[in-house]
Amino acid sequence: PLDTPTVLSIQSHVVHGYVGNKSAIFPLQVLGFEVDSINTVQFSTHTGYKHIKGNILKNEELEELVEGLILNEVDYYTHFLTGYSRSPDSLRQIAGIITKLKQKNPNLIYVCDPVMGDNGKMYVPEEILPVYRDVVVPLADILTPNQFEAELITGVKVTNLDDALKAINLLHQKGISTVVLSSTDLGSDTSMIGIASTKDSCYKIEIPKVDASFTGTGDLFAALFLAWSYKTKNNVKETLERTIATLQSIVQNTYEKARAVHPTGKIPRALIELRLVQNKSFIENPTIKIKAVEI
Ligand code: PLP
Ligand code: PXL
Repeated sequence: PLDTPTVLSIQSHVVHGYVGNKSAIFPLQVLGFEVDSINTVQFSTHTGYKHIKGNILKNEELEELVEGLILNEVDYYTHFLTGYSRSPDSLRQIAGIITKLKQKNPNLIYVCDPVMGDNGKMYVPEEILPVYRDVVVPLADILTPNQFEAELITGVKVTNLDDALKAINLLHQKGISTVVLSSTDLGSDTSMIGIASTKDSCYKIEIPKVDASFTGTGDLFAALFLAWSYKTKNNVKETLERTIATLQSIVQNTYEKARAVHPTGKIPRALIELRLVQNKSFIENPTIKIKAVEI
């Protein structure tokens, strides 16, 4: 075992902006993690932009990169992090990789963000769902779906807090020790609710809405949650509070700066890229303004 927690993060790379590995690596490094990263795609920007250019890593190429880590005996990881994937085959491969990494470290923590959609709409192919549900999700130690993704995986429609707890308990029954609903519409007009649950305790937190659509916030959430789970020794209340504190600082600062340039109307995508670098101090030292409440 090493003195520094070490993550293997398999996610997207974008040349410009912050989604996938670009929104996970810097915060993890700032919080003291070694991060080994494999890029599942290399695109100019995230796919919300008008022109999508770049390459997708082939399954054989992913296999080869992992083989190299194993052959060189640098495949000891404390954490494994995955996010957005569009191919059922590459997800099945992820399941195989976890099995291999666990041979080297049986205590490996797998943090799975089962990215499938938001607000009732899937933005990955439908064939992804059974692979997450039946193959990948059961391997997760920490799962970070949003409300819609939790509904897809469990088949429970979430319209109130009891439904959310029912979905969470079904996920615990699949063997997942920490289940986090990164966002739900169970708040007020001006807020979302986040929920984090272990077998011992469950907390909710109110997340103020910001009037813009960010990309990469889910990826940042998963990375921050991973980091603080480790640093607080699985204190789920503190982890949730710190994660949301940093996320809110970054999102609000990004919004304010964008609004200063673009005072009215819908903010252009390029102005709303997460300002991670500029908010490094809020990653290192989250200012907790909103407390999590036990439920
Ligand atoms: N956007 C904001 C402003 C958030 O605070 C959060 C989570 O707390 C999210 C997005 C994450 O939601 P999702 O997982 O649906 O991207
Ligand atoms: O944040 C998810 C994400 C990851 N990777 C790529 C994306 C997006 C969201 O748009 O485009 C390439």
